[in-house]
Amino acid sequence: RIFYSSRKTATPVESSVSSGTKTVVIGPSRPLVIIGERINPTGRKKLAASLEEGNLDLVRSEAIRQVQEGAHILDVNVGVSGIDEPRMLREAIIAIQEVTDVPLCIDSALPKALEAGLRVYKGKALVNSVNGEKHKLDQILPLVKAHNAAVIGLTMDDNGIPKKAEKRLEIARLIVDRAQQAGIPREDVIIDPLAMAISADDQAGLETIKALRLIRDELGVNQTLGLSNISFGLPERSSINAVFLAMAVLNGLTCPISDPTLWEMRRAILLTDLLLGKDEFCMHYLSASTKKSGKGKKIEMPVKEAAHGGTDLERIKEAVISGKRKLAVEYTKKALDQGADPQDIINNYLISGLNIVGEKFEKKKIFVPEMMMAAKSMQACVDLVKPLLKKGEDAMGLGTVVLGTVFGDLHDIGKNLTKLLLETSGFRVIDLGENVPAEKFLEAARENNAHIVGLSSLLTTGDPHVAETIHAIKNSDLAHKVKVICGGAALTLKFVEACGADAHARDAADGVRKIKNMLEIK
Ligand code: THG
Repeated sequence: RIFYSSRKTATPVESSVSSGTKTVVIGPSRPLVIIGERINPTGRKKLAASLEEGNLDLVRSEAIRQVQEGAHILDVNVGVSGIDEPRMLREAIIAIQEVTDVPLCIDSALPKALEAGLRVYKGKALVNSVNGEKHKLDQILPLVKAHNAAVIGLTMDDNGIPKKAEKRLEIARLIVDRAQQAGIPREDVIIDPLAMAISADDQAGLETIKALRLIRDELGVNQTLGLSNISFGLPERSSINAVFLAMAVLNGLTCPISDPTLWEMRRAILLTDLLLGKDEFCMHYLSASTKKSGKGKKIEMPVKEAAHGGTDLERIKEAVISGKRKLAVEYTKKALDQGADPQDIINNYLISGLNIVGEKFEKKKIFVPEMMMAAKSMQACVDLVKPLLKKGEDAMGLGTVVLGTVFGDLHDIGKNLTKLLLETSGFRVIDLGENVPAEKFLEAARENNAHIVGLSSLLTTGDPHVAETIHAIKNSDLAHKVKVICGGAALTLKFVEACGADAHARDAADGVRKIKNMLEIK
């Protein structure tokens, strides 16, 4: 068995730290909190030299840069041998507080330096660190209590760092107990079960993962790790750190100490949140990756400025493009109240907004979640406007499309997206769902006087069923009444043309455009 089950299960806690103006909450059900590690002269000659000179310019610029790159808390360590560390730490903290507003993690082995830092710190600091040594506990805990701070507890003591996870749990237990005796609640203790170099001990990663799990299950506290220790002495360090991060997070790591300016680390953190359901609509990942690739600016529409410059109608379009559903609805209501023509709203603002979204999607400037958000924003506005259209002037009557995923295939994302886009573009859509046999497509097309049949197929195993369905339609009474369009990851233009389809859709937006072309809609 890899993992030990522990004796009891504690309820997990949330920890908070703050600057003068900002609070950061750390907890297992929240996105990871990144503690930026770059303000540390270890292995950084330039920073060490400027600290020796008392020059804090580099400290300031590293602070700003790390926050720009996604750090939520900054670790501040100015430990250079021979330096007046209490004074330097105090000055560094003052300097950093002038240029950023994130909470700080005050990192020193010297209690005097920690105290000097805490004195000038505005907010609830994170003290880095205490450990299981008696004299450390005696010195640091009263300091933490006096300044109403939180503290990182390293799982080591007079005997050094225990190899075994169970021993580290024992030390963590001791630190939490002693903190509570000193009046510091469990949520203000963040345990660091210590990542050690696997280049020196190939079991070091595993023991740390075990320790994380034991400590989380028994104590319920938040946990940090200096991630990069794990890969010391090995090639491709960031890759090792990134995989370790993912494993550690599943076992209780909630606030890694890391270098956010390394894209591979930042990406690993974003992806971990994304895959664990902590990134709503994938927005953090998408905006960071768009920023990184430098591909076009994120569609950060100046919705607020437009409130002064543009007309209300243009604001509807902008809100749809940027996927801001509530705003889009609010602006639509306002426009209608002010007597705007419902038909004009649909044709010239909603549909044209979604067309722009479609173009951006095809150019890979935006991705599926953003497209979905835009389509949903538009749908909400359409629902509002549609009942107000004059009879016979229903803009939703561009044509009827029968849509389904072919027999043998259960994938529905592409098909559902196409449906949403078609409906919001003004088509009536009959959605047959997934795993649809050829006869069903024929029946539905006949019953609904469809203009178009759309086949979706993700897997190559769907190919014979795509062929079969197209043949069935083209050899029926419907041959001259409906046109067939096919789309899906595995389908190529060549294949569907050979089967007799009238069009091939590269993706949902392309499908809508091709359908419009086939029906000669502008
Ligand atoms: N746990 C806790 N606090 C910690 C650590 C920890 N604080 C310090 C450290 N470990 C985390 N911070 C760093 C800072 C720098 C480096 C690693 C971890 C580092 N520096 C490079 C070097 O040494 O080669 C320099 C790289 C560069 O120049 O960019 O790796 O474990 N609680």
